[in-house]
Amino acid sequence: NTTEEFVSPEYIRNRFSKIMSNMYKEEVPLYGELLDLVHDINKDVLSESKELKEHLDRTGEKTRLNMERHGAIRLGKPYELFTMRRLFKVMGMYSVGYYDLATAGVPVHATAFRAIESTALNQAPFRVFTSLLRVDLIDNEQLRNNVETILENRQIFTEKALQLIDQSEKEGGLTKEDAETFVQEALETFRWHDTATVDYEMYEALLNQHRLIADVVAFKGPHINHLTPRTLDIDKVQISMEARNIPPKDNIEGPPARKCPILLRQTSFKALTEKVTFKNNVQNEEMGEHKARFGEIEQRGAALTQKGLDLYHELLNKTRKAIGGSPTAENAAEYNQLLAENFKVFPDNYSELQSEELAYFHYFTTDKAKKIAKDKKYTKVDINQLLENDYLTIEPMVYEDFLPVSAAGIFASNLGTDDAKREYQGTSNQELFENDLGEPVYKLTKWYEDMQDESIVKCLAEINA
Ligand code: OOG
Ligand code: NI
Repeated sequence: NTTEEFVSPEYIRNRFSKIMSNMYKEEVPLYGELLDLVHDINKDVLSESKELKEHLDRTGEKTRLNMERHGAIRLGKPYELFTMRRLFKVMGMYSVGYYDLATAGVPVHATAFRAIESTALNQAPFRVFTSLLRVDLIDNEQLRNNVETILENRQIFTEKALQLIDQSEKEGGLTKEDAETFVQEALETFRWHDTATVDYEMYEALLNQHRLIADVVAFKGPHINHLTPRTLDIDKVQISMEARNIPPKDNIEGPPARKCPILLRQTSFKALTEKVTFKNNVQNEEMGEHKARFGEIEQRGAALTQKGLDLYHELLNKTRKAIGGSPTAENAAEYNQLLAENFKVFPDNYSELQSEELAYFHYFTTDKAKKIAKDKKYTKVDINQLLENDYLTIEPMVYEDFLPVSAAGIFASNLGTDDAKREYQGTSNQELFENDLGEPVYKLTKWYEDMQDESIVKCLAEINA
């Protein structure tokens, strides 16, 4: 095979995202309805705001909006994480960030697999939030041993998928035909199975330890548990969901509504109750129910620097502390009001976000820059002056990742609040995670820092040319 015969990772990723979305639409019809709703609202928002449209055009995000989505899976053992990394690599997805959910009461740690170049991201923005069960946090020794045995005996990947991963690694890519086989085979791993691999008694034991443990351990594979389209106005979607009888969770996770959105705001609808057949002596199967799969919507805003993230967390924690932890149905309105109040100190215009170094930006040269005096060589220290004199303009970089507190809130709203109250202390273990993954994760802020630098270097080259 020569390289020319291979399709691009972007092609494979888009193809996979598409067939996954089609499968999920069939499995969870409300997801399809949600897609339509988001699509309609995005169209309205774009037709109402020329400014927003131009902004999305400049950053290259407009073309990707309708194909943009993320999903989530929960894995059980190191081999699964290691192999999932190899599988995603075939589609040009790499692990970015480490998220410890244990401190928030969910016994997993996680990363996000996604594209890491902005052109690649704009062509195929599919991401998968991937968590790994922390078996070491199960305190009941007998149950822990049972979990290990059950997981040891499962193979979540098909033979053919494994073979094509090998082939892609060896040859540096896949032909169109092999890519099609690959995405179909990979999809098998994400499919829902309505037959559990354990009997009802074991399922109950797992459930009683933590609802999430049952979801990971009792099934044949890591069914995709949600897919999330990106909206341009999450408040509108939240209201319209209620009007369409899609029951949304009580509050939107993340920062409050702002003129200049930052990071990520998310809401979801509750997991479906699904019929499951449990293993027993074959004649005597037992029926039961399981809740795992839900729908989610997200609105993305500007990526924040470490300084911005620190301020975000400070204001969020201040708000949570004041109302006594995670918001509930009863105090959601009070929480939202307090959140908006507390965030008044977070600058809400791009020029201040830039000058205070709270957010990351793409830099562009203006037409005026063509006529700039060439009497000196401009460097990074001149950037703010060049901006002020209209030789440069900025666009915020979109936040491509996730938020641990929000993720825990999404987990909790679908697992039942009792589980979320559990505490696992002092357990963050990125080293263990990276060992199991077989590779270090990309550091979150460094990725944005590098992208911003790249765009500044490009502008300076244009100006100095
Ligand atoms: C993942 C929850 C995290 C998000 O958008 O923050 C997530 C899960 O429930 O498995 O997808
Ligand atoms: Ni999600």
